[in-house]
Amino acid sequence: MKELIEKLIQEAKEEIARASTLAQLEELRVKYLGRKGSFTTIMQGLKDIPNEEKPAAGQALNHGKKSLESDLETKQHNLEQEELEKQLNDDTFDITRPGITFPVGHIHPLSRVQKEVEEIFGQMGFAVMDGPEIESEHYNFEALNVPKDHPARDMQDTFFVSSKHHEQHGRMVLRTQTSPTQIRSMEKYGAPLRAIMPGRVFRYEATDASHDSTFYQVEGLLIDKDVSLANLKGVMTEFLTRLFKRETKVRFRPGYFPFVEPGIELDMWCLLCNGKGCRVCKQTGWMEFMGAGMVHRNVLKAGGIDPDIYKGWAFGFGLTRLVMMKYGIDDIRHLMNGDLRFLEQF
Ligand code: FA5
Repeated sequence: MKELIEKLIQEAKEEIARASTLAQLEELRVKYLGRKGSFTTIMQGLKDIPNEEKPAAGQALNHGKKSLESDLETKQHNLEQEELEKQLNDDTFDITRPGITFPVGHIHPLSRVQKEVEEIFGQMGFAVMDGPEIESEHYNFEALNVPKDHPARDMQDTFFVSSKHHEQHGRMVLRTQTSPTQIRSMEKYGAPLRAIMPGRVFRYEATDASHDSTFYQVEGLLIDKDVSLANLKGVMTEFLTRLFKRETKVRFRPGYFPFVEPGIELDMWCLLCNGKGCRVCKQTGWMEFMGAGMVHRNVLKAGGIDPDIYKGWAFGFGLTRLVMMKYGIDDIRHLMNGDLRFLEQF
């Protein structure tokens, strides 16, 4: 029996030595050491041989098994090494070849400027807030001191949205301005308050080079006990100077918005001619920038703030127009039509 086992081991070792692929090696492992392999069969047959032969046969079997396992492992390592080398030699890999570049997008100019605006106001202690784009008439108009049938509603042509919440909230509209977030933030945080609220707004407008039906505004609100338009002038001069990275001046003109009293229009120094007068600023040296004013008593009340204790100012500017000014874009429609030939320039 012992001789038989030794012969088998010898055969197996020779076959393992001859194997030239990992697949052949695996076949041999199964053939000799697998569950139905020769060694297992002999092991099971040991019980039938004469007792005096058993120890020598068992020993030969164990020894042989270990030796085969070791041979298989060494051979596997060698074959793996050979395959790797073969692969490296076959695949000519030229490390000097230029790599494959994948097209990578970038942030939209509107989002980029919005982020800059948020950062600058953030540095001045303003929180950034958000509000819904589909608003109730209450927030978009009534709470802002524009009652039903008031002629001031004509200032902003409105998209009405059919809604099942009609009964509870009145008619719903695509918000025509970011001003409704003034009321929402007053209701939520009370006074004192210092926040900006950027967002998308919608108007039923015929589009042209400077008007779109969907555009972005930034609302600003500061409420405290001792606040005046002088603070607004300081904040806006600082904001525009930081945004355009050069000295900028602003001026006030009277303006009408139902939710502020007094109401103003704020102009900024024309950055193209530095206030000297040019075609873009129509020789005035100034460019219209935003509407603003002291928050109307009725609006403070609608937001749940006592107008006998607190006062504040609010402003709203067109972020889309600001982006146009910053990058010298002459048609607002480029910004929203998704044309890559335009967007890739940023
Ligand atoms: C308002 O929307 C007021 N809510 C602003 C305000 C807020 C006043 C707080 C007082 C206090 P107005 O309709 O003027 O105002 O719009 C503000 C800015 O939005 C404009 O200066 C302009 O830059 C921009 N804008 C208005 N209509 C369009 C349009 N169709 N396309 C692009 N930008 C527009």
